[in-house]
Amino acid sequence: MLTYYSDDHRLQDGKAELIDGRLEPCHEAPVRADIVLRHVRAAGLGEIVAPGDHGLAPIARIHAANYLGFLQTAWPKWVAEHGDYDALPLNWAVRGMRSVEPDSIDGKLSYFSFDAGTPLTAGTWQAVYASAQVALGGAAAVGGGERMAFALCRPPGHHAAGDYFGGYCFLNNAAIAAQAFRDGGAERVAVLDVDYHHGNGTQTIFDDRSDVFFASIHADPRQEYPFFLGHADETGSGAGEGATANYPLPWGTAWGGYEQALEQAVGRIGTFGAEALVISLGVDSFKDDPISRFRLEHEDFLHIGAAIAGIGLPTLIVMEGGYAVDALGVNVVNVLKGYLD
Ligand code: SP5
Ligand code: ZN
Repeated sequence: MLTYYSDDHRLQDGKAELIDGRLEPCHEAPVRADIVLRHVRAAGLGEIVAPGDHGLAPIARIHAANYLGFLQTAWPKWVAEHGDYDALPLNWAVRGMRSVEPDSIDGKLSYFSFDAGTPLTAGTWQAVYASAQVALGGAAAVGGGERMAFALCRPPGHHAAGDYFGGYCFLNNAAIAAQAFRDGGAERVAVLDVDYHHGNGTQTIFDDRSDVFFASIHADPRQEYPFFLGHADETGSGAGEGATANYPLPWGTAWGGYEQALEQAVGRIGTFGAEALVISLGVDSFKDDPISRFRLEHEDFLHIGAAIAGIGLPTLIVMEGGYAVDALGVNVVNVLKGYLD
């Protein structure tokens, strides 16, 4: 199997996120990718490959032009206003307010985001562009006949929608890859999101589409971030009605409860008739994850990998969350091993 990876992930290295009422060191940090890469190497799972440059066009298939323009130009505007320190939004439009793009950089940051946990920095654009290229490199390999590839994306992507960032995500790598499969000739593509948090960005992007099935297993939004999407009654809209499936699970869920949801999601993907599969792989469902409340053990990730392999489709596994840094490498490698065995 091939692992796609770019060193440019290092360029996203935020100082702090707003969490639990405090500005604390970012959980989503460069060390995450370093550890996963080290464990993939040590496990002898195959070559580590640079993605090459697939350009902006496949990213623009998913993200709005004004949003991409904002991401590329925000940093110097922020520095001119506030100096060389992380850019963080501070307030958002809610019920009854208007969605008119402001002129000032502070207003634009609010307009194009949904939380204060996702700092935009000097290197953000270069890092997120490279992360999307990693996903595109993996998608090209799978489209070219590889059974499975691993895109070691960082920053992650599944919380990013067409025109907003949040949840440590700026560009939706999994959605960009799924669209690349479509544009490469696959009639139907499935995305299975096993990150602890609901993949609100991916769901929003494909909500009204019948050609991309989205299934997500995650902590119940009644209890957990991102709070405002991921309920079981969200099943897609318009032409996409029936092409979304959500499996919200309560805090404290261990393998028993998780496995049932996974079996159901896998069954739905089988019925859908996809030609390619994208996995949004978060391992923040691990029992010791510092910001999450599921209870999966190391070996449960082997079972997740095996269940994914059982779907029997050409598969791109895209890295999303997972913040128990010491355990991250083992858990990700277990998914990959579980798939390959
Ligand atoms: C890709 C990904 O996994 N993004 C997750 C973003 C989560 N950000 C908000 C986390 C809020 C956590 N609240 C509980 C903290 C426990 N101290
Ligand atoms: Zn997550």
